[in-house]
Amino acid sequence: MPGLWQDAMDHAVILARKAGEIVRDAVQNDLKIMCKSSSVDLVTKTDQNVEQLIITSVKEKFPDHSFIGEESVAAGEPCVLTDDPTWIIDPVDGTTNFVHGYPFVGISIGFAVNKTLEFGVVYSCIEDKMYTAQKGKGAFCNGQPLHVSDQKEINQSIIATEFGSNRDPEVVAKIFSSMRKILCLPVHGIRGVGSAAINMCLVASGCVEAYYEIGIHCWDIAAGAVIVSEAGGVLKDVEEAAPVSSSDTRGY
Ligand code: LIP
Repeated sequence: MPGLWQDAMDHAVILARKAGEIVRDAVQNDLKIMCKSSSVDLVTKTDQNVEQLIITSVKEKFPDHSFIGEESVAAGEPCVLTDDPTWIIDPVDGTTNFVHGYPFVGISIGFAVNKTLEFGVVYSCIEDKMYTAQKGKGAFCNGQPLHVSDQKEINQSIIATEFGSNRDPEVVAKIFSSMRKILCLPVHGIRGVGSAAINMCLVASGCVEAYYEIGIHCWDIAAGAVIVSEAGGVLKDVEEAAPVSSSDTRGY
C-alpha cells in the first residue's frame, strides 16, 4: 500500500536522480569552489544550483511545503523546523569528496511533517545507489531491503566517523581522543567515506555497526535517520549516548 506522502517521496527520488546526473557531469568539469565558515568548509556552484533545482521543482508541485536547505541556510535563510511539511536538503553531501573526485557523494533529501520524519532519500550518485525509506515501510537500496548488522560486540565491529570541518585545536583534540578510545577497545576498524548521509546508509546496509560525528547538521542526517531506523537501527544524541564501553553497538 502506498504511504501517506508517497507522491512527495516519488518526486524526491526523481529529483535526487536528476541532481545526481548534474553532480556526475560536474565532476568532469571545472568546479567553482568557494569557502564558507573556513578554508576547509567548501561549497561549489553545483551545490547551490542543485539545491535551487530541488526547491524550485518542489515549490511548483507542492506550493505549501517548507524547506531547510544547507545552502539556503548558508545564504541567510532561517533554519527552523515547523509543523509544515518540510524538505530537509543537503544537495551535495560530501562536497570535499566532490571537489577532489573522491567517489562518495550523496544527494540527501529528508521530509518531515509535524516535526516527524516521514521519508528519506539518499542517492550515492557516483556509485549509482538509491537509498530510500518511508516511515513504517522499511529501507531499501536500489529496491533491495536493508537491515543493520546483528553484531552485538563492539570489539567485532567497524565504527564509521568523520573529522568534520572544524579545525579548532580543542575540537580536533576531542575528536582524536574519542577515536583513540574507540580504536583501543579495540574495534575491528574505523572508517568514514566523507559523507554523513552515505555513512548512515552503510550502517543501514549492515557493513558498519555504527556511525557517529561531533558537530553534524540536520541536513546531513535527516534522510539517513529514516533509512537507519527503517533498517532496524537506532539514533542517539552523542551527548546522551551511553559510554563507549557499552557492548551493544547495533546500527547507531
Ligand atoms: C559534510 C559531511 C561530512 C561531515 C561534515 C559535513 P557537506 O557535509 O557529510 O561527512 O564530516 O560535517 O557536514 O558539507 O559535504 O554537505
